[in-house]
Amino acid sequence: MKHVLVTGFGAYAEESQNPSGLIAERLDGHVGEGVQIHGRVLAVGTNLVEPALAAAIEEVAPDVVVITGVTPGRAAPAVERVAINVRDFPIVDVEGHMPIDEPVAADGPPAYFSTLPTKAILARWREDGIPGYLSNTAGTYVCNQTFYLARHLTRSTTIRAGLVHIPSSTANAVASLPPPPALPLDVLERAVRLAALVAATHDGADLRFSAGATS
Ligand code: PCA
Repeated sequence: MKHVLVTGFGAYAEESQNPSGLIAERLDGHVGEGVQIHGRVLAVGTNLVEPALAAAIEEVAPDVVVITGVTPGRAAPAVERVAINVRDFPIVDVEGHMPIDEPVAADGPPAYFSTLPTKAILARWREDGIPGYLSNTAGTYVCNQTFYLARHLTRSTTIRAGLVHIPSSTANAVASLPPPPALPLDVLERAVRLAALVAATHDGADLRFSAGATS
């Protein structure tokens, strides 16, 4: 059995019902195709994520860590390619902190690539009718920080780690004017579950096809 730690986030800013946290709760304990998912919800706090993530990795001893978070305004789920060693927050976190141009880890490299099989995940989404894409920036807020930390904490292990960003859920979008692009929570949950499954079971090198962007 392979074990996947799937983290989602709790409420922040306008996201009073963060779909990533709801999905992590729904997927906790899910078993299928030789993979068990352990869902955990992290608080959106720059000083809170590292101890919480380190404790979850210690407790679950996962083969794979999939960080998930919501990106209001984006139209589809995205596998992130890279985490950067920058915290430049556009809004405060849940504790009121707003670091500007500070590193995630003072002793860390400028960036880490995802060690998830990003293109295999994308291919699986497409097979399943989910319109996902490969993103080249995870931003400079708490999701990027947590993705960076997941890679930093697992850098000398065989644990695969990366970030999947999801759009708003339709349930949340109906409450906003103008409504952001959104997908039903069930579709977003399927996208995260398939990402976890592929990340845990894809053998060897990642698939090779262009999923790049001109900007
Ligand atoms: N999204 C934010 C932080 C928490 C979340 O769900 C982000 O993309 O950084």
